[in-house]
Amino acid sequence: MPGPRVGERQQQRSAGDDEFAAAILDGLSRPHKTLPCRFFYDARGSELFEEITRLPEYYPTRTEMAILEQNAGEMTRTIPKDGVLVEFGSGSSRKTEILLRQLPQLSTYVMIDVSSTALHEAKTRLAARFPFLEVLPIAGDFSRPITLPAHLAKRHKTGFFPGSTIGNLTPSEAANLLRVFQDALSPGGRLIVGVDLKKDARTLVRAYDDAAGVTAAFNLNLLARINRELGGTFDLTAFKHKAIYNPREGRIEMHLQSVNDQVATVCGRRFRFGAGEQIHTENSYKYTLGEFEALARSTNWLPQSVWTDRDSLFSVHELVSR
Ligand code: SAH
Ligand code: AVI
Repeated sequence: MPGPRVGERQQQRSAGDDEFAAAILDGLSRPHKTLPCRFFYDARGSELFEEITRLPEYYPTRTEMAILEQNAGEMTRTIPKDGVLVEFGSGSSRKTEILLRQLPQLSTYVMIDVSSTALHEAKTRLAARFPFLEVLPIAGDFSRPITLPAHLAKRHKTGFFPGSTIGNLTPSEAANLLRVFQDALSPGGRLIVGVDLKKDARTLVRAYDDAAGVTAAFNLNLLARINRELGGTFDLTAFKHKAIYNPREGRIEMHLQSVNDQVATVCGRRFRFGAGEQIHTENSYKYTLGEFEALARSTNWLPQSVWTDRDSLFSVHELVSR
């Protein structure tokens, strides 16, 4: 049965808990074990992600921030006076502030994220900095059909999806997501989306396997979360963080590798891990400009503008509804 639409009031806690347990048990039962990356972002995971964004090796955040700083005026030029900005996977909303500074006319900012702690912190900060802005947090999965509050139905909506979070989906999932966003932003929506670019494998691997071990802690926190919330018995010292670049798929893959033969229990079920066996925890797809534009065109979006940095590390695309 499909889950509830995002934005509809529901028994958020228990529904979320059941969904977490079901997804983890399903992923660990597969011949190639896998865990969905959206579960990285509990309170500790969101904190670790913020630390990642400040690492010297993790170029995407500072590069995208610089692109936004330089081009925010142009990016926001078509947002009307009573316009609405809808952000998907808003996290700390730090990048959003760059756009909001150009948008004194904006009436409403809708922030959608699975992490309620991230939403709460960002809402408190934005309410103080932008006192005339209506800030509406929605806790939920942005890949589900999205119901925005009824009073926004007729307003012009601009979607904002920075961070290359779209890269955490396979290209076919990403195309579906772009369709979900188009429905949520219709009629006549517009989307500003950040997309990480293909580059040499060494730079990519360093960004996902940093010297200070913060990305390793982020990856391992998924097992710690399973222990905390699902009564798991994972020994965190018996799994190693691995990041590899898969050139055929054009993606960074993160894995957790079992260092020895072991058994872990989750929700009372036992799972065996052989020495060297991996749990696939995340993909981060990298695109060329042309590849991403083709993906957008394969849905109903039309690429309108694109901004990049001097070294072509990262890109920000403007898509408009056909
Ligand atoms: N937009 C911010 C944060 C990116 S990190 C930036 O660019 O820095 C990815 C964010 O997306 C996290 O805050 C995470 O909680 C959220 N997220 C990941 N998968 C999600 C999903 N399926 N639905 C809603 N939020 C999701
Ligand atoms: C949120 N997302 C785009 C990040 C990325 O780069 O794929 C998540 C991340 N995983 C490891 N480091 C950062």
